[in-house]
Amino acid sequence: MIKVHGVPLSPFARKVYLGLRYKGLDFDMEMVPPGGGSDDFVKISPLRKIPALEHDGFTIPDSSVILRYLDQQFPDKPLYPADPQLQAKACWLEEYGDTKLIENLGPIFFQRFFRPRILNEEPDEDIVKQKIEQDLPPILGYVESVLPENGFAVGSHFTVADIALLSPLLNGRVGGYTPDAAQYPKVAGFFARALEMDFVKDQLAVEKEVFNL
Ligand SMILES: N[C@@H](CCC(=O)N[C@@H](CS)C(=O)NCC(=O)O)C(=O)O
Repeated sequence: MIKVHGVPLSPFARKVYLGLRYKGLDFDMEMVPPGGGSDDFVKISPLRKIPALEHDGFTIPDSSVILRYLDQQFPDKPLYPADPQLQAKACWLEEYGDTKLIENLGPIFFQRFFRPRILNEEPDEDIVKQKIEQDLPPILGYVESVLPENGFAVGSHFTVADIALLSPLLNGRVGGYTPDAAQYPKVAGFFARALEMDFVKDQLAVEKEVFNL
């Protein structure tokens, strides 16, 4: 039995849901908000962060650790390329997505979705403008420089790099921001192709239902 503790709009929890869906593995979702849940949660996630995985009694936190664990337990449809250089590239893009992309797309999501919908506060559009006009161009520019015209982020199959670049872009999208195809053609093409994948559509359907998007 596989259970993911987290919430569907968390970019880190979504990495795990997408990995499981890509591999075609069944899982349960235990709704745990960022930083929280019951006092027992700290036993499986010492930093109190989501996601945490439960698999047949074994528990482990952290999206990157979880995806690597799942790939070793369920090697069909691998998320990590076998070739050492492609694997290193995929892990680097995972790191870039988990840091720079989330740090700069997350605030758009926070201002435009989380503040009005969850905190009942007004969004700060100055922060959104700063992110879109000042902070994101060099970051998406880097992603633009490494993505291919077509296909997947790294190598010839879907990998953890696709997951980690896609997940923060989906948070930006919930905040009404999609990379401009004229400014970032390869990022926009990558995003459009990902949105056409059936397992990504399945994930988006769950997010829509849970959060009434
Ligand atoms: N490196 C962790 C980061 C997880 C993370 O930061 N999750 C956020 C929610 S998206 C969280 O739980 N934040 C609560 C906190 O930092 O206390 C991973 O990849 O799973």
